[in-house]
Amino acid sequence: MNAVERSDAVKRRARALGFDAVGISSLEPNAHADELDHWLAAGYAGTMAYLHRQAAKRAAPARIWPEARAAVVTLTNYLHEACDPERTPGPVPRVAQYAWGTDYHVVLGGRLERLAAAMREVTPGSHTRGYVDAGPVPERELAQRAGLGWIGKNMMLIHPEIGSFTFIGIVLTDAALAPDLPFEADRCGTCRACLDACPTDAFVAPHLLDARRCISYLTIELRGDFSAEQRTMVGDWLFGCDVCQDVCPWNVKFARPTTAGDLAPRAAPAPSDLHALDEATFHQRYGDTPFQRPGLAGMRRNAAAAAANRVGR
Ligand code: B12
Ligand code: SF4
Ligand code: SF4
Repeated sequence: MNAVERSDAVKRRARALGFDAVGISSLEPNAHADELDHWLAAGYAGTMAYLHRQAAKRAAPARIWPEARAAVVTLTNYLHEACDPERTPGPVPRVAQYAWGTDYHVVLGGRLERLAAAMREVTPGSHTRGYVDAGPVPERELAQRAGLGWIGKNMMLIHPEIGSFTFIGIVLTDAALAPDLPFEADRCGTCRACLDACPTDAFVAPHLLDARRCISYLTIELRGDFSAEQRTMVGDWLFGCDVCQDVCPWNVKFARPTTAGDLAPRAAPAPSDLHALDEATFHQRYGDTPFQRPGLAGMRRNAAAAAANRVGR
Protein backbone atom coordinates (compact mmCIF):
# COMPACT_ATOMS: atom_id res chain seq x y z
CA MET A 1 0.00 0.00 0.00
CA ASN A 2 1.23 3.53 -0.69
CA ALA A 3 0.70 6.46 1.72
CA VAL A 4 -2.63 7.49 0.14
CA GLU A 5 -4.02 3.96 0.30
CA ARG A 6 -2.86 3.61 3.92
CA SER A 7 -4.57 6.91 4.80
CA ASP A 8 -7.83 5.76 3.18
CA ALA A 9 -7.66 2.44 5.00
CA VAL A 10 -7.06 4.15 8.38
CA LYS A 11 -10.01 6.50 7.81
CA ARG A 12 -12.32 3.60 6.91
CA ARG A 13 -11.30 1.78 10.08
CA ALA A 14 -11.85 4.95 12.18
CA ARG A 15 -15.38 5.42 10.83
CA ALA A 16 -16.16 1.75 11.47
CA LEU A 17 -15.10 2.26 15.09
CA GLY A 18 -17.72 5.01 15.52
CA PHE A 19 -15.72 8.21 15.05
CA ASP A 20 -17.90 10.86 13.41
CA ALA A 21 -15.11 12.44 11.36
CA VAL A 22 -11.45 11.72 10.75
CA GLY A 23 -8.59 13.49 9.00
CA ILE A 24 -4.81 13.33 8.81
CA SER A 25 -2.41 16.13 9.67
CA SER A 26 1.34 16.54 9.25
CA LEU A 27 3.36 17.61 12.30
CA GLU A 28 4.94 20.84 11.09
CA PRO A 29 5.36 23.63 13.65
CA ASN A 30 2.13 25.21 14.90
CA ALA A 31 1.27 28.23 12.72
CA HIS A 32 -0.37 29.86 15.76
CA ALA A 33 2.42 29.27 18.27
CA ASP A 34 2.76 33.05 18.75
CA GLU A 35 -0.90 33.29 19.81
CA LEU A 36 -0.27 30.58 22.39
CA ASP A 37 2.82 32.41 23.72
CA HIS A 38 0.94 35.72 23.99
CA TRP A 39 -2.01 33.98 25.63
CA LEU A 40 0.26 32.45 28.26
CA ALA A 41 2.27 35.66 28.78
CA ALA A 42 -0.95 37.64 29.34
CA GLY A 43 -1.84 35.32 32.22
CA TYR A 44 -5.05 34.07 30.54
CA ALA A 45 -4.26 30.48 31.54
CA GLY A 46 -4.78 31.38 35.22
CA THR A 47 -3.63 28.53 37.45
CA MET A 48 -3.33 25.96 34.62
CA ALA A 49 0.47 25.80 35.02
CA TYR A 50 0.71 22.64 32.91
CA LEU A 51 -0.06 24.74 29.82
CA HIS A 52 3.17 26.70 30.38
CA ARG A 53 5.15 23.48 30.80
CA GLN A 54 3.70 22.02 27.57
CA ALA A 55 4.11 25.17 25.44
CA ALA A 56 7.30 24.16 23.57
CA LYS A 57 5.75 20.87 22.46
CA ARG A 58 2.45 22.51 21.47
CA ALA A 59 4.43 24.97 19.34
CA ALA A 60 6.27 22.15 17.55
CA PRO A 61 4.19 18.96 17.75
CA ALA A 62 7.02 16.87 16.24
CA ARG A 63 8.80 17.36 19.60
CA ILE A 64 6.08 15.36 21.38
CA TRP A 65 7.53 12.20 19.85
CA PRO A 66 10.44 12.78 17.44
CA GLU A 67 9.76 9.61 15.41
CA ALA A 68 6.13 10.60 14.73
CA ARG A 69 5.33 11.43 11.09
CA ALA A 70 1.58 12.12 11.11
CA ALA A 71 -1.43 12.66 13.36
CA VAL A 72 -4.72 10.87 12.76
CA VAL A 73 -7.30 13.31 14.16
CA THR A 74 -10.82 12.20 15.10
CA LEU A 75 -14.02 13.98 16.09
CA THR A 76 -16.69 12.36 18.27
CA ASN A 77 -20.08 14.06 18.51
CA TYR A 78 -21.26 14.21 22.14
CA LEU A 79 -24.36 16.41 21.81
CA HIS A 80 -27.34 15.07 23.79
CA GLU A 81 -29.93 17.83 23.54
CA ALA A 82 -30.20 19.81 20.29
CA CYS A 83 -29.43 23.54 20.58
CA ASP A 84 -32.36 25.91 20.55
CA PRO A 85 -31.45 29.46 21.52
CA GLU A 86 -35.14 30.19 22.31
CA ARG A 87 -35.46 27.25 24.72
CA THR A 88 -35.68 27.97 28.42
CA PRO A 89 -32.67 26.21 29.95
CA GLY A 90 -33.53 22.89 31.63
CA PRO A 91 -33.02 22.04 35.28
CA VAL A 92 -30.67 24.23 37.30
CA PRO A 93 -27.90 24.17 38.32
CA ARG A 94 -26.74 23.34 34.82
CA VAL A 95 -24.13 20.84 33.66
CA ALA A 96 -22.27 21.19 30.34
CA GLN A 97 -23.30 18.50 27.88
CA TYR A 98 -19.82 17.02 27.57
CA ALA A 99 -20.15 15.93 31.20
CA TRP A 100 -23.54 14.23 30.96
CA GLY A 101 -22.04 10.76 30.41
CA THR A 102 -19.03 8.70 31.46
CA ASP A 103 -15.73 10.63 31.39
CA TYR A 104 -14.72 11.07 27.75
CA HIS A 105 -11.10 10.32 28.59
CA VAL A 106 -12.31 6.81 29.48
CA VAL A 107 -14.70 6.33 26.53
CA LEU A 108 -12.48 7.87 23.86
CA GLY A 109 -9.33 6.35 25.37
CA GLY A 110 -10.75 2.88 24.60
CA ARG A 111 -11.85 3.82 21.09
CA LEU A 112 -8.49 5.43 20.31
CA GLU A 113 -6.69 2.28 21.47
CA ARG A 114 -8.79 0.27 19.01
CA LEU A 115 -7.99 2.78 16.26
CA ALA A 116 -4.28 2.61 17.11
CA ALA A 117 -4.38 -1.20 16.86
CA ALA A 118 -6.10 -0.90 13.46
CA MET A 119 -3.43 1.58 12.31
CA ARG A 120 -0.67 -0.85 13.28
CA GLU A 121 -2.43 -3.54 11.24
CA VAL A 122 -2.63 -1.24 8.22
CA THR A 123 1.12 -0.48 8.50
CA PRO A 124 2.79 -3.53 10.06
CA GLY A 125 5.83 -2.64 12.17
CA SER A 126 4.59 0.91 12.86
CA HIS A 127 4.11 2.42 16.33
CA THR A 128 1.37 4.67 17.71
CA ARG A 129 0.55 6.96 20.65
CA GLY A 130 -2.99 8.07 21.47
CA TYR A 131 -4.03 11.37 23.09
CA VAL A 132 -7.30 12.86 24.19
CA ASP A 133 -7.17 16.16 26.05
CA ALA A 134 -4.40 15.12 28.45
CA GLY A 135 -1.06 15.71 26.73
CA PRO A 136 0.99 18.47 25.11
CA VAL A 137 -0.97 18.22 21.85
CA PRO A 138 -2.43 21.32 20.10
CA GLU A 139 -5.62 19.42 19.37
CA ARG A 140 -7.73 22.15 17.74
CA GLU A 141 -4.83 23.28 15.59
CA LEU A 142 -4.19 19.72 14.33
CA ALA A 143 -7.91 19.19 13.70
CA GLN A 144 -8.06 22.32 11.54
CA ARG A 145 -4.95 21.18 9.68
CA ALA A 146 -6.50 17.73 9.16
CA GLY A 147 -9.38 19.43 7.31
CA LEU A 148 -12.00 18.82 10.03
CA GLY A 149 -13.24 22.39 10.43
CA TRP A 150 -12.29 25.93 11.32
CA ILE A 151 -11.53 27.54 14.68
CA GLY A 152 -14.49 29.78 15.51
CA LYS A 153 -14.41 33.13 17.27
CA ASN A 154 -15.36 31.16 20.40
CA MET A 155 -12.11 29.13 19.88
CA MET A 156 -14.05 25.92 19.23
CA LEU A 157 -13.18 23.66 16.32
CA ILE A 158 -16.38 23.75 14.24
CA HIS A 159 -17.09 20.99 11.71
CA PRO A 160 -19.33 22.34 8.93
CA GLU A 161 -21.76 19.39 9.13
CA ILE A 162 -21.49 18.31 12.79
CA GLY A 163 -20.91 21.57 14.67
CA SER A 164 -18.65 22.00 17.69
CA PHE A 165 -20.07 19.65 20.35
CA THR A 166 -17.27 17.20 19.55
CA PHE A 167 -14.36 15.65 21.39
CA ILE A 168 -11.03 15.66 19.59
CA GLY A 169 -8.96 12.48 19.87
CA ILE A 170 -5.58 12.00 18.23
CA VAL A 171 -3.30 9.08 17.40
CA LEU A 172 0.29 9.90 16.42
CA THR A 173 2.06 7.39 14.20
CA ASP A 174 5.56 6.83 12.85
CA ALA A 175 4.03 5.45 9.63
CA ALA A 176 4.02 7.65 6.52
CA LEU A 177 0.42 8.72 5.79
CA ALA A 178 -0.85 11.21 3.20
CA PRO A 179 -2.11 14.36 5.01
CA ASP A 180 -5.45 16.00 4.19
CA LEU A 181 -5.74 19.60 3.04
CA PRO A 182 -6.26 22.05 5.92
CA PHE A 183 -9.71 23.63 6.35
CA GLU A 184 -8.81 27.15 5.23
CA ALA A 185 -12.24 28.85 5.16
CA ASP A 186 -13.39 30.89 8.16
CA ARG A 187 -17.17 30.44 8.21
CA CYS A 188 -17.87 32.76 11.13
CA GLY A 189 -18.23 35.71 8.78
CA THR A 190 -19.65 38.76 10.54
CA CYS A 191 -21.41 36.71 13.24
CA ARG A 192 -20.39 37.44 16.84
CA ALA A 193 -23.20 35.67 18.71
CA CYS A 194 -20.82 33.72 20.96
CA LEU A 195 -18.85 36.83 21.95
CA ASP A 196 -22.03 38.72 22.86
CA ALA A 197 -23.70 35.81 24.68
CA CYS A 198 -20.84 34.87 27.02
CA PRO A 199 -22.28 35.57 30.48
CA THR A 200 -18.93 36.65 31.93
CA ASP A 201 -17.45 38.62 28.99
CA ALA A 202 -14.60 36.12 28.93
CA PHE A 203 -13.66 36.90 25.30
CA VAL A 204 -11.12 39.70 25.16
CA ALA A 205 -11.45 39.60 21.35
CA PRO A 206 -12.45 37.00 18.72
CA HIS A 207 -10.27 33.86 19.17
CA LEU A 208 -8.97 35.21 22.49
CA LEU A 209 -10.38 33.82 25.72
CA ASP A 210 -9.37 34.93 29.18
CA ALA A 211 -9.82 31.52 30.81
CA ARG A 212 -9.82 33.14 34.27
CA ARG A 213 -13.25 34.57 33.43
CA CYS A 214 -14.60 31.39 31.81
CA ILE A 215 -17.19 29.45 33.85
CA SER A 216 -15.68 26.22 32.58
CA TYR A 217 -12.31 27.13 34.13
CA LEU A 218 -13.89 28.41 37.35
CA THR A 219 -16.06 25.34 37.97
CA ILE A 220 -13.61 22.65 36.72
CA GLU A 221 -10.00 23.80 36.86
CA LEU A 222 -9.81 26.34 39.68
CA ARG A 223 -9.05 24.90 43.11
CA GLY A 224 -10.00 26.43 46.45
CA ASP A 225 -12.75 28.86 47.36
CA PHE A 226 -14.34 31.35 44.96
CA SER A 227 -13.88 35.07 45.51
CA ALA A 228 -17.18 36.97 45.71
CA GLU A 229 -16.76 38.00 42.06
CA GLN A 230 -16.03 34.46 40.89
CA ARG A 231 -19.03 33.13 42.78
CA THR A 232 -21.34 35.56 41.01
CA MET A 233 -19.74 34.80 37.65
CA VAL A 234 -20.64 31.08 37.66
CA GLY A 235 -24.37 31.93 37.65
CA ASP A 236 -26.51 28.80 37.28
CA TRP A 237 -23.69 26.48 36.26
CA LEU A 238 -22.71 23.54 38.48
CA PHE A 239 -20.10 22.24 36.04
CA GLY A 240 -18.70 23.69 32.78
CA CYS A 241 -20.64 25.98 30.45
CA ASP A 242 -22.15 25.63 26.97
CA VAL A 243 -23.41 29.15 26.24
CA CYS A 244 -20.89 30.08 23.51
CA GLN A 245 -21.72 26.84 21.70
CA ASP A 246 -25.50 26.87 22.28
CA VAL A 247 -25.86 30.17 20.43
CA CYS A 248 -23.62 29.26 17.48
CA PRO A 249 -25.70 29.04 14.29
CA TRP A 250 -23.62 26.11 13.06
CA ASN A 251 -24.75 24.11 16.09
CA VAL A 252 -28.34 25.35 15.94
CA LYS A 253 -28.62 24.37 12.27
CA PHE A 254 -26.47 21.27 11.96
CA ALA A 255 -25.62 19.62 15.30
CA ARG A 256 -27.67 16.49 15.98
CA PRO A 257 -27.78 14.36 19.15
CA THR A 258 -25.36 11.46 19.33
CA THR A 259 -26.61 7.89 19.23
CA ALA A 260 -23.44 6.42 20.76
CA GLY A 261 -24.45 4.14 23.63
CA ASP A 262 -21.14 4.53 25.48
CA LEU A 263 -21.76 8.30 25.76
CA ALA A 264 -25.33 7.92 27.13
CA PRO A 265 -26.28 10.39 29.90
CA ARG A 266 -25.96 9.36 33.54
CA ALA A 267 -27.38 11.09 36.59
CA ALA A 268 -25.35 14.11 37.75
CA PRO A 269 -24.97 14.63 41.50
CA ALA A 270 -27.94 16.52 42.97
CA PRO A 271 -26.63 19.55 44.87
CA SER A 272 -28.56 18.48 47.98
CA ASP A 273 -26.84 15.04 47.91
CA LEU A 274 -23.35 16.50 47.70
CA HIS A 275 -23.45 17.63 51.31
CA ALA A 276 -24.35 14.17 52.56
CA LEU A 277 -21.74 12.31 50.47
CA ASP A 278 -18.35 11.29 51.86
CA GLU A 279 -15.20 11.15 49.69
CA ALA A 280 -15.31 7.36 49.28
CA THR A 281 -18.93 7.33 48.11
CA PHE A 282 -18.35 10.30 45.78
CA HIS A 283 -15.39 8.47 44.23
CA GLN A 284 -17.36 5.23 43.94
CA ARG A 285 -20.28 6.96 42.15
CA TYR A 286 -18.49 9.58 40.11
CA GLY A 287 -14.87 8.34 39.82
CA ASP A 288 -15.34 7.60 36.11
CA THR A 289 -17.14 10.88 35.34
CA PRO A 290 -15.78 14.39 34.64
CA PHE A 291 -16.94 15.46 38.15
CA GLN A 292 -13.91 13.67 39.57
CA ARG A 293 -11.66 16.51 38.32
CA PRO A 294 -12.87 19.20 40.75
CA GLY A 295 -13.70 16.41 43.22
CA LEU A 296 -16.23 16.50 46.04
CA ALA A 297 -14.86 19.76 47.51
CA GLY A 298 -15.00 21.52 44.14
CA MET A 299 -18.51 20.25 43.38
CA ARG A 300 -19.74 21.39 46.81
CA ARG A 301 -18.23 24.83 46.20
CA ASN A 302 -19.92 25.02 42.76
CA ALA A 303 -23.30 23.91 44.14
CA ALA A 304 -23.12 26.47 46.95
CA ALA A 305 -22.29 29.24 44.47
CA ALA A 306 -25.16 28.32 42.13
CA ALA A 307 -27.58 28.17 45.07
CA ALA A 308 -26.40 31.56 46.40
CA ASN A 309 -26.82 33.06 42.94
CA ARG A 310 -30.44 31.85 42.76
CA VAL A 311 -31.25 33.33 46.15
CA GLY A 312 -29.51 36.59 45.25
CA ARG A 313 -31.56 37.05 42.09
C1 B12 B 1 -6.94 24.37 28.60
C2 B12 B 1 -8.23 23.92 27.99
C3 B12 B 1 -9.40 24.59 28.37
C4 B12 B 1 -9.37 25.89 29.18
C5 B12 B 1 -8.98 27.06 28.23
C6 B12 B 1 -9.85 27.08 26.95
C7 B12 B 1 -9.25 27.82 25.78
N1 B12 B 1 -10.13 28.35 24.94
O1 B12 B 1 -8.04 27.89 25.59
C8 B12 B 1 -10.82 25.94 29.74
C9 B12 B 1 -10.87 25.24 31.10
C10 B12 B 1 -11.42 27.33 29.88
C11 B12 B 1 -11.55 25.07 28.72
C12 B12 B 1 -12.90 25.18 28.46
C13 B12 B 1 -13.58 24.39 27.53
N2 B12 B 1 -13.07 23.32 26.87
CO1 B12 B 1 -11.17 22.84 26.85
N3 B12 B 1 -9.36 22.35 26.60
C14 B12 B 1 -8.25 22.86 27.05
C15 B12 B 1 -7.05 22.10 26.46
C16 B12 B 1 -6.53 21.10 27.52
C17 B12 B 1 -5.89 23.01 25.99
C18 B12 B 1 -6.36 24.21 25.15
C19 B12 B 1 -5.27 25.24 24.99
O2 B12 B 1 -4.12 24.92 24.76
N4 B12 B 1 -5.66 26.51 25.12
C20 B12 B 1 -4.77 27.62 24.84
C21 B12 B 1 -5.23 28.20 23.50
C22 B12 B 1 -4.44 29.46 23.22
O3 B12 B 1 -4.92 27.19 22.53
P1 B12 B 1 -6.03 26.47 21.65
O4 B12 B 1 -7.32 26.42 22.36
O5 B12 B 1 -5.49 25.17 21.16
O6 B12 B 1 -6.12 27.49 20.47
C23 B12 B 1 -5.24 27.48 19.34
C24 B12 B 1 -6.04 27.88 18.11
O7 B12 B 1 -7.17 28.62 18.53
C25 B12 B 1 -5.03 28.71 17.32
N5 B12 B 1 -5.59 29.97 16.86
C26 B12 B 1 -5.61 31.12 17.50
N6 B12 B 1 -6.17 32.06 16.76
C27 B12 B 1 -6.51 31.50 15.62
C28 B12 B 1 -7.13 32.03 14.51
C29 B12 B 1 -7.38 31.21 13.45
C30 B12 B 1 -8.07 31.79 12.27
C31 B12 B 1 -6.97 29.85 13.48
C32 B12 B 1 -7.21 28.95 12.32
C33 B12 B 1 -6.35 29.33 14.63
C34 B12 B 1 -6.14 30.17 15.68
O8 B12 B 1 -3.98 29.10 18.16
C35 B12 B 1 -4.18 28.59 19.46
C36 B12 B 1 -2.81 28.12 19.96
O9 B12 B 1 -2.30 27.11 19.14
C37 B12 B 1 -7.70 21.37 25.23
C38 B12 B 1 -7.09 20.02 24.85
C39 B12 B 1 -5.79 20.19 24.09
N7 B12 B 1 -4.83 19.39 24.45
O10 B12 B 1 -5.67 21.01 23.19
C40 B12 B 1 -9.20 21.25 25.68
C41 B12 B 1 -10.27 21.40 24.61
C42 B12 B 1 -9.90 22.60 23.78
N8 B12 B 1 -11.47 21.72 25.38
C43 B12 B 1 -12.56 21.25 24.89
C44 B12 B 1 -13.87 21.53 25.40
C45 B12 B 1 -14.99 20.60 24.94
C46 B12 B 1 -14.09 22.61 26.28
C47 B12 B 1 -15.45 23.21 26.71
C48 B12 B 1 -16.51 23.23 25.61
C49 B12 B 1 -15.97 22.43 27.95
C50 B12 B 1 -17.25 22.99 28.58
N9 B12 B 1 -18.41 22.81 27.97
O11 B12 B 1 -17.22 23.55 29.66
C51 B12 B 1 -15.01 24.65 27.15
C52 B12 B 1 -15.06 25.66 25.97
C53 B12 B 1 -14.52 27.03 26.28
C54 B12 B 1 -14.02 27.73 25.00
N10 B12 B 1 -14.87 28.52 24.35
O12 B12 B 1 -12.86 27.53 24.60
C55 B12 B 1 -12.30 20.42 23.62
C56 B12 B 1 -12.71 21.26 22.40
C57 B12 B 1 -13.27 20.43 21.24
C58 B12 B 1 -13.60 21.31 20.04
N11 B12 B 1 -14.49 20.82 19.20
O13 B12 B 1 -13.06 22.40 19.86
C59 B12 B 1 -10.73 20.15 23.75
C60 B12 B 1 -9.99 20.07 22.42
C61 B12 B 1 -10.59 18.81 24.53
C62 B12 B 1 -10.88 17.58 23.65
N12 B12 B 1 -9.92 16.70 23.46
O14 B12 B 1 -11.95 17.40 23.11
N13 B12 B 1 -10.68 24.24 28.06
S1 SF4 C 1 -17.78 28.44 28.10
FE1 SF4 C 1 -19.27 29.97 28.93
S2 SF4 C 1 -18.05 31.36 30.21
FE2 SF4 C 1 -16.59 30.16 28.94
S3 SF4 C 1 -16.25 31.46 27.15
FE3 SF4 C 1 -17.96 30.09 26.60
S4 SF4 C 1 -19.82 31.26 27.18
FE4 SF4 C 1 -18.09 32.27 28.19
S1 SF4 D 1 -21.39 32.00 17.22
FE1 SF4 D 1 -20.87 32.98 15.27
S2 SF4 D 1 -18.87 33.95 15.63
FE2 SF4 D 1 -19.20 32.48 17.28
S3 SF4 D 1 -18.19 30.64 16.60
FE3 SF4 D 1 -20.33 30.45 15.95
S4 SF4 D 1 -20.37 31.31 13.86
FE4 SF4 D 1 -18.44 31.92 14.77
